[in-house]
Amino acid sequence: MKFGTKAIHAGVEPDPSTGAIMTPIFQTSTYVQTSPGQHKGYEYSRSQNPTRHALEKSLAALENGKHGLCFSSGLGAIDAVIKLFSPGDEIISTNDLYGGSYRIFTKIFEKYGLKFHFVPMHDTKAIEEKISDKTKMLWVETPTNPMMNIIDIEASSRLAKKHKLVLAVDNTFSTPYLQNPLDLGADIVMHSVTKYIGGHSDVVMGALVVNDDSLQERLAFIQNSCGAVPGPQDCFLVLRGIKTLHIRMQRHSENGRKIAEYLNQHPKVGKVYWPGLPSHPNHEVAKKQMRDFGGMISFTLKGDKQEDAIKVLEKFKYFTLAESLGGVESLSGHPASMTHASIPKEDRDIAGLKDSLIRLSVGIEDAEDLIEDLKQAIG
Ligand code: P1T
Repeated sequence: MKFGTKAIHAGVEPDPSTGAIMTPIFQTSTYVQTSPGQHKGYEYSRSQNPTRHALEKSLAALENGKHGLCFSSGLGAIDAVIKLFSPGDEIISTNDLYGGSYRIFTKIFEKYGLKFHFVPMHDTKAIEEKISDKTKMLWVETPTNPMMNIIDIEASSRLAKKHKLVLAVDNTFSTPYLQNPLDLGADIVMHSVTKYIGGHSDVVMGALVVNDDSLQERLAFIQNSCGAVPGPQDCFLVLRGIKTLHIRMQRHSENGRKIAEYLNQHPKVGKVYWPGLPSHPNHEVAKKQMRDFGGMISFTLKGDKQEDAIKVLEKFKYFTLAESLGGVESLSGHPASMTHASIPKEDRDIAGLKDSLIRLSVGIEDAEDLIEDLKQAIG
């Protein structure tokens, strides 16, 4: 089955009790048992819910995986992955990643004896240098948030296999439409479903997709034991969002290209970070592992002054200044003070994240209007 057909059909069967074509919102916390332990596969909605189950099957199909698991947020999904490990274990992550991921690693899990190393993972040698007998997992985010670095998933998978490590990939910026990490050797794919998969900025949710049955069992045990599950109404909204994921991603990528090219020739713009530009340092890896390059773009203004960036952000009309990304509407952000404020400035500097950086989530409006907005805001 091809991607668009999967987006519309996978996981979704007509409801057996009524014939409803769209999976109903099973707004129930519990299910009848005719005798203790005698039920129809559903006992309690933290453990299983039919609307969530349909979404988990849909997400697994989109990622070419066997099992999907949904969580109440992207960070809830990350939390479950890290709970696979024990005190003393070490995890190597990219040094350019979502600020909230950095925060849960360093501020929550380091307290429990886990150790995290942050390295520029687009350089595979930098990963290998940090691997020791304590290393248990590589945590890859690609493209990275917000510097849009591309990490080679196949090369990371070779390293993970050689050293018997779990390879997890945060695929939030790419979505399964642009990239399928499991096909490239990853063990776990993670999504902030809040973003492109939901697609309409009206749901907060996370997901994991895996192939391995025992990994699925361990993660489902954590999901049920810790309880960070989404409600059925949110699962319904995401099932609806997924039906247009392929069409939205095509338009995000088309608009992304037009905006990146516009910014790239603008006399007041300094650097443009978008993996589809041939000048992007990891463009060849991006071409190898991605089908297109998406709608996330970061850029700086010449002179690198934070106050100039703030002025542009204040002037935007369509690129609304807000946290988050991946919705149909365009958004803008100032990573240093917003999404990445929890990363210490010296670490942001090492990753090249300047206080003057602007991040755009290019929506699916008409590109001409978006370019007009950039023109009036940048001047
Ligand atoms: O917000 P939540 O659904 O919990 O997902 C966290 C998350 C994980 N991974 C990546 C790559 C992300 O971008 C995010 C959330 N990011 C934003 C809110 C943001 O504006 O960058």
